[in-house]
Amino acid sequence: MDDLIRLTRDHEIAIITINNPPVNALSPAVAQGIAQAIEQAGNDESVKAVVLIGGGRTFIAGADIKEFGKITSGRVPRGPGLLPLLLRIEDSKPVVMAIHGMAFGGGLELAMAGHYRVAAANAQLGQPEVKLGIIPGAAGTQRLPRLVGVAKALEMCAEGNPISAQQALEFGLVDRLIDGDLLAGAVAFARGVAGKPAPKTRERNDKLGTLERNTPLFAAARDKARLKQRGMRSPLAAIEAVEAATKLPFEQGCEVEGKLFDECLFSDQSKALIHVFFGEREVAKIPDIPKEIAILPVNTAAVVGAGTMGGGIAMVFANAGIPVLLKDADQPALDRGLATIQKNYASSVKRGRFTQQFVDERLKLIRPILNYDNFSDVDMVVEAVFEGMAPKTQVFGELDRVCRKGAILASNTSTLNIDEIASATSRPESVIGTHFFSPANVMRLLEIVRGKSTGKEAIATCMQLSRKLGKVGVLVGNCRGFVGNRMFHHYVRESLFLVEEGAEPDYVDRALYDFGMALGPLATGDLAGLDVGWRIRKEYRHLEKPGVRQPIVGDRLCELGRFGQKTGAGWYKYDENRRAIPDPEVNELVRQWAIEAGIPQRKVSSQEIVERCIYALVNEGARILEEGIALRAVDIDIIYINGYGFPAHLGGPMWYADTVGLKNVYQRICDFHRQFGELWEPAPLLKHLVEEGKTFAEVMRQPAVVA
Ligand code: 3H9
Repeated sequence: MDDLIRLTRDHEIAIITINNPPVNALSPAVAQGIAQAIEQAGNDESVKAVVLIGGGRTFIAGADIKEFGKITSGRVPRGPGLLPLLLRIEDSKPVVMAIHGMAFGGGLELAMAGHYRVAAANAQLGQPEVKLGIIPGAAGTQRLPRLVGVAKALEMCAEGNPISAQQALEFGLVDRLIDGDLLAGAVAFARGVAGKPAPKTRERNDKLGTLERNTPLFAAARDKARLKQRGMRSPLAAIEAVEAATKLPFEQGCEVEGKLFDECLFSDQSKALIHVFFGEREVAKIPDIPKEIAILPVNTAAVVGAGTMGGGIAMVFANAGIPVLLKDADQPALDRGLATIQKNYASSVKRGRFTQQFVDERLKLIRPILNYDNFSDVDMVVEAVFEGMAPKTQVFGELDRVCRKGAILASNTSTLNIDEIASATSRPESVIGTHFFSPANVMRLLEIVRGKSTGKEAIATCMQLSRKLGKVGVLVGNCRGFVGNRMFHHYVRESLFLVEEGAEPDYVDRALYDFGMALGPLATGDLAGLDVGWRIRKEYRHLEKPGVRQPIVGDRLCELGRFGQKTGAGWYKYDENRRAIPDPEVNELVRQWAIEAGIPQRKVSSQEIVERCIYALVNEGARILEEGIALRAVDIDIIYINGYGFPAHLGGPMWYADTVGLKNVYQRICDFHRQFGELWEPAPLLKHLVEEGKTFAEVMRQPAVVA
């Protein structure tokens, strides 16, 4: 036993404390330490019961996820796992698991092998493995239904969301909630059960239901998983394992679980999702910004512009408990903005996301205003006016006058040059881009744009604030469209070319939806408003290179006033429920425009659609990486998963390219280059990596420096 596990005594009760900060991950060394402590307590006749508790802020957040990569890459042999340890615990003297913080994954599996569980009121318990592309692998799918019943176990194992201590008590996962000192409560509980026969979870069968009752539960769980976790293998595997618990004796159920666990662990999906898990944490680390840098407090904020984005951003601040001024130039615009906010909150209450009380409190934090009064008090302003350089620089000039020195002045621009915006102020070090994604109160991504003069304090503050706001902040460099939109431009361009070449819009969308994208590119355009891209294209038309093909159909559609969902028609027509219906009129018009433009018509395969759209992302992503606009390939992946509906189980576009093999991707890009010309010129970094036999993931470990 080493420092990871401490064995102490309170009279006849042995106390095992786990000390593996920050989250007490159940590494092999921790498991070994627990095994030794259990054995020691078992051999000591004066010990009548055992309490196992987590030191620090949590019980156990699960197996050590870092170990999985070592196993799948063959660096570490696949051992017996946790099962033998859990059996030993279950066969020992009464063990009381004392849970605070999180009992997740292997942590909950360990807890269920104890004879009793007591928990602090703030504890959370869950089997989140499916989110990593695996399933519980230490009998979680076998013990959980025995404690909480089949329906709840299915939900927890297949969806991966935790439950509160209170719910755990109601479902029988926890035996008692402890007010006050958890250890003292757990020891008192242990005294009450010491020396008495202890119930073994694996021997309990009373909650396993009957075939007749369970069959519809499994069918419904599978339907839900196919719909809500589209394309993912792990939820279906978790359901299969829980089903085994209801049909087979415990030991055989564990064997089924073990096989499914291994299948998932060695899958590409699991590798991709683990990459995403660590990636979401890695993006917070900025090489040239030390951890110790001063973080500016953001206790009050203001948003300029009460449109869709501005209103959504105000909600984000309010939801995080930060009072926010919402300014617009005229009363009707402000009223419209507030009405939208109220409507959005009302729908959140209706869907059960928020309580009415929560919403009432949040609404009180949003103060509508028509002028800059009180702006001198705020710590941060986010400008969210019309996307154009002139209105933005005007606002920043005004902010420079009214805001106090040191306040962060952020722009929600999605494409514009942050340095030019900063030049309208006398304090470019305080100016930064905070590019929220629509709807801002829902989408998790926040691109944080670093201008050439942006101060490190402002960057560190926004990165930390993003967490408080419930967002994943990713730092990007300053260029047109930054990372997300710059890449997206190429993706959409290819989708439009494909439409012009003969693929109907819903066929293009279907191919990419089947690939795993949340929505096809044309449907996305309809949702966002086609006029937005149209306006941006017009602003940048002078930069287009003569003789290089540009899509024509997007502009033509806008010229007809078809801006997408908001006008009831775009690439699709929309019924009163905003359901997209393919429109033969659009197909007809597109054919006509394409033929007029001399574009040869042909049959396009769905494979070509996926390759052209996704590889266009990858090629531009490689340029972005090379230029240092993104720090690591994983930053691009996190942006695409959280802001653009790229499927997490494929790991993001750059990870996906690595999985396909960069050589294969490069060859297809070379084919497209020959076929379609200079827009497809392979990115030099891609070519270089292929020549060196390397992957984008390796570039991730050598972050480029933002220009
Ligand atoms: C499992 O248990 C399989 C079993 O069935 C057994 C099979 C045999 N391992 O997120 P944070 C690190 S699968 C290793 O910033 P928070 C994390 O990378 C596992 N490392 O804190 C970060 O490192 P760094 C099932 C882990 O308070 C640091 O801890 N369990 C693990 O925002 C702090 O993390 C899960 O899937 C881990 N298990 O959130 C839970 N967990 O500072 C995964 C965390 O170097 N974990 N780290 O960047 C989480 O969901 C969140 O971390 C948690 C805390 C909610 C616990």
